[in-house]
Amino acid sequence: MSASGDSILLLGESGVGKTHYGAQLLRRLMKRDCRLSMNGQATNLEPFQAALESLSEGRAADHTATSIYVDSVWPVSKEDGTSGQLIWPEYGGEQIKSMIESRHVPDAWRTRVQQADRWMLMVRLQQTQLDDDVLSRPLSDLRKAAPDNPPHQISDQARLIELLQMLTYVRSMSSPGVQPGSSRLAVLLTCWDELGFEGTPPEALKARLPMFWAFLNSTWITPTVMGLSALGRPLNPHTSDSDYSSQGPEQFGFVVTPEGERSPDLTWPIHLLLDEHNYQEAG
Ligand SMILES: Nc1nc2c(ncn2[C@@H]2O[C@H](COP(=O)(O)OP(=O)(O)OP(=O)(O)O)[C@@H](O)[C@H]2O)c(=O)[nH]1
Ligand SMILES: [Mg+2]
Repeated sequence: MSASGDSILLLGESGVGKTHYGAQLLRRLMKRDCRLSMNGQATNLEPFQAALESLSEGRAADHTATSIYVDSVWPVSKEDGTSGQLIWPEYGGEQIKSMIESRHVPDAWRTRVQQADRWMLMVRLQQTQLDDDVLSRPLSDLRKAAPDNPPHQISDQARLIELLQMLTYVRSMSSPGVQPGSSRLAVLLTCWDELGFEGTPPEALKARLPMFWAFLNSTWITPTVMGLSALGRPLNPHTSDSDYSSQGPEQFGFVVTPEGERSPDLTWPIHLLLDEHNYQEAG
C-alpha cells in the first residue's frame, strides 16, 4: 500500500449493496481478524453510522440520498505489517445511473476516475435483465402482435459496458497512451446469498451477462470476478432479525473467490485489488 492513500473507485448503481458492504467492511476492519485491519483513527464515519446501528439491531439500512458523496479515510494495515490509507466512498447510486443515461462524466467524477487506478464494480445480478434474443424469443413469436412503439431501452449489459467505456476513456484522457484495461478491475457480484447459483462467480457472470463478460475479457487481461454477500442473508428495514442482532453482524457475510470458495473475510476483495502480485499489467 502506498503511504499517501489507496483510493478505490467504487462503482455501483443504486441498490447493489454499497452502503451495507461499507458498514460490514468497517466492522470487519475494526475486529482485526481479516487480511486487512484498522490500525488508527478512521475519519468521516458519519455516513456509515446509521447503517452500523441498523445492522446491530438486525435491520437493513436505508437507501443513500442521491446527492451524497463522502470519502471516508481508513488507516489500514496488512498481515505483513505494511500500512496505508484506504479511501472508501459512500454515495447515492443514482449518480452512476445518471452518468450512463446522460453520457456525461461530471468534473468531480472525472477527477476520481483519473486518480484511482483500482476499480471495484458492484453488480447485483438479480437486478439485471437479459434482453430477449432468438433463443429466449424464437422467430415464431414474431408472428404474435408486438406492442405499439415499445419504449427503447438500452440493455443492462450495454449500460455496464457503456459505463466502463466512458470511464476508461476519461482515464486515458489524463494519461495519453494508457491502455483501456490498465486500471485494476474487480467485479463483485453482490447479494450472492439470494442468487442460488451453484457455480463460481465468473460462471455466474458469463451465464447471466454474456456480452458484458466478453467485453470484460477483451479489455482486461485478468479481470477478477468475486461473489459478495455483505449481510449473509436478507434483512428487513422494519423488522428486526433477533438472531442477527444477538450474534452480531460481524458473524455474518462472506465473499466467494473466483474459484468458488467461501470466506468470511470481507476485506479480501480489497486486499486482492491492492496487492501488486495479484495483478498482471495489460499488454
Ligand atoms: N440478501 C442480501 N441483501 C443485501 C445484501 N447487501 C445489501 N442487501 C440489500 O440490498 C438493498 C440495497 O443495499 P444498499 O447497501 O442500500 O445499496 P446501495 O448500493 O447503497 O444503494 P444506494 O444507497 O441507493 O446507492 C438493501 O435492501 C439491503 O438490505 C446482502 O448481502 N444480501
Ligand atoms: Mg447506499
